Formats: sequence, structure tokens, C-alpha cells
Amino acid sequence: MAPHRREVLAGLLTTIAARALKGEVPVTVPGKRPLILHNDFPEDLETPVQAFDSWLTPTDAFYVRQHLPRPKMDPASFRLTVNGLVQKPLELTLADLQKLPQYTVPATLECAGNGRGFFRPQLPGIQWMRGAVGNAEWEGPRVSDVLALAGVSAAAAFLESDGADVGVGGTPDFIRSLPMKKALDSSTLLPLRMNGRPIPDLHGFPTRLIVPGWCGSNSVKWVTRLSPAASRHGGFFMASAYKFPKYNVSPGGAANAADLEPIEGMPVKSTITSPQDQATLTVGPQTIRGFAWAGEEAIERVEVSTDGGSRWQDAALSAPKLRFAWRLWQMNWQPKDPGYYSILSRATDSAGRVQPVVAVWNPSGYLWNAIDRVGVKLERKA
Ligand SMILES: Nc1nc2c(c(=O)[nH]1)N[C@H]1C(S)=C(S)[C@@H](COP(=O)(O)O)O[C@H]1N2
Ligand SMILES: [Mo]
Repeated sequence: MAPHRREVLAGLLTTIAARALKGEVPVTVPGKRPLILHNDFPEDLETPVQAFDSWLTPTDAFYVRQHLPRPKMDPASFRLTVNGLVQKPLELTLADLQKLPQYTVPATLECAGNGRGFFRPQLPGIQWMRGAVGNAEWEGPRVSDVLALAGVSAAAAFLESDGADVGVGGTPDFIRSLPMKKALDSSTLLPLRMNGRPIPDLHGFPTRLIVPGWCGSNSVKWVTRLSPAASRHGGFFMASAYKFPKYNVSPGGAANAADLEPIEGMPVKSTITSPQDQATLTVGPQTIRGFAWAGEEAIERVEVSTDGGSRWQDAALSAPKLRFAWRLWQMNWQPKDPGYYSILSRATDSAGRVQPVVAVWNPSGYLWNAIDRVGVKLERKA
């Protein structure tokens, strides 16, 4: 190959890699359809909104978030250690977990940083837009049944959990603590299956925590240790990360460390999945659709506006009204005139929370939940 062509090719590849890292080019990772790549090692992958067309997010389209290189898990030598404030420390095999009663919980998992890319002023961290969220059916034993085998002492206020991934370089080990009350909730699972199949490596094989309705960071993947404890773990991922200011901070300002609290349940939120932002459509009947979810609450209502928020109409809600799992919604739209339209969606939950016009700016860019908005251009049929 002529040196010139080689240089051009190298330049092109660099450009593609750079654009892929900015999320502009979908990238395929084994076991996944093309997704938006934020990091390639460890993989941080976002679901493009076009892939959200069903109540259960297909596993090969489900977003991936990991802070550390993914551990290699061997199902035969896998052990789940239960120690700490328990009567009888245990080491459970995969077969032990399979023998316990298995429960299925549909739940939406969302990264606290989903939507970070919308905040102004902008923030450091992965610039997730709409796709660091997904809805799956999780199946496995209850955490409460696993802990009952060991006998939790009355002094245990938290459940500490550690995954098999270990700290590397400047990133410490990923260790999280969950208030014992939430850990013992009947919906908190150690699933062995996701959407009817064994959990893939990227999602925590052979088992992970699923803490329905709570920020994704609680759902520790590749869990190898559960330890009831008297207090929260003091490491980076509890003491510094995944915390939200108790009092709102001026956009661009700093929070007082003493006023930061761990994020638990998630806010009410909706996403427009069709039409896509900045799409060009032809004048004629359209369907506006999306999904809405509300952490530990259920979705009561979704309203849609096609005129920038002046007039609102109720969308039809489908999928069962459940706590923890999202609902699909849709609305028929008959635009008669060409031009540019701003389409908005606004969800209300069973606790009366409504999506705000302005999301609460915070220094880590968590919990973006402003009314969703896309712009579309309508052209007359040629
Ligand atoms: N062991 C371990 N568990 C983890 C993480 C991690 O880095 N290590 N990331 C957490 C975060 S921040 C999120 S949002 C979810 C993402 O789950 P998913 O990759 O299955 O979508 O996993 C959580 N569990
Ligand atoms: Mo996350």
C-alpha cells in the first residue's frame, strides 16, 4: 500500500475511534448489537433510543456501566461469601443459590448519570444522554432468603456488597452498602437470570444484586461477598460517589460535602423514543411514543405536547402499572402543517411527583429528569 494511502487509512481509523468515543458511531461489542460507545475498556455502552421498542429491553441492547475491568467468573469455583454481622458465616455455591426459591421481578435499571449530557453548565463524567436505562425481567433468589441462611444480627443496619472486580490504578474497589430494610425487601434479588437467560458477563454473571427502584450503582454485579454491617462502608463508592446535595446548589457551584446524601430511589421520568430528535417527517398521521418510570413508584400519567408545552394531551399508557418497571406510552398526532415542532413528554407518578421543567443541577450530574423534548421537521409530501 502506498504510504499516502496508509496514512489516510490510519487517519480515518483515528477519526472513527474518536467519533465512536464521543458516541457518534455505534460500536459492536461481543454479545451486543451496535451501541453508543462511551468507553471501550472497561466497556461503558449506551442504548440508542431506536433500540427501545419493547417493554423488556433486549439483553443485547441493554446499557452497560462498569468502573473497572470486568472479572472472569468461573461458575464451578464461584462462591458467595456471607460474613460480617451474621450468626453463621457461609460460602454458597451457584447450586446453593439455584436451590433457593426463584422469584421474577421486572425492574427498570437506570444509571444515576443517565442524562448527564443535558446539564448546563456541562459536567465531567460520561456524557450519557437518554440510554443509560433499561427494563428487564430479573429472576433468582431473594437477598432476604440468602441472608436468612446465615442469620442476620440485630445490629446490622446495612448490607455491604462487593463484586469480583477489584480496584485498578486510581479507581478503588467497587463496594456498596444498602440499608438493611431495602436489602430485605421481597423485591431485592440476587438474580441468576436476565430476560429468561443466564445473566451475561457484561451484566454480572453468574449473579448480581438487583435493587429495584434504586439508582443502578446499588445493583452490584459479579457479587462475591455480602456482609451485614453496623454502618456504611467508608470507601470511595459510598463516601464520595453517588451522592446528591440535600440543598440545591447554584448551577456551576460546589456542594458542601456535609450536605451530600447517598442516592436511593429514583425520580419520575419519561423518554421520547419516537420520533427521534431532529428527524424530518412528512405531514400526515404520526405516533409519538416512549416510556416512563419512577423509581419505587408506579407511573400514573404521561402527557405530551407538540407545541413546546403550550397545550398538553394525555398519552395512552400500556404495559402493566407496576412499581419498579417502566410503562410504555403513545399518542397519535395528526399534524396538518409543515414546519418545526417541539415535542415534549411529562410523566406523573403514584406519589404525585411530576417531571420538572428544570432538572436540579448538581456537581456530579446525577438524576437528570427534566421534561423530555425532541424537535422534528415536518415537510409536505413531495
Ligand atoms: N461490581 C460492579 N457492579 C456494578 C458496577 C461496577 O462498576 N462494578 N457499576 C454499577 C453501576 S454505576 C450501574 S449503573 C449498574 C449498571 O448495570 P449494567 O451494566 O448491568 O447495565 O451496575 C452497577 N454495578
Ligand atoms: Mo451508574
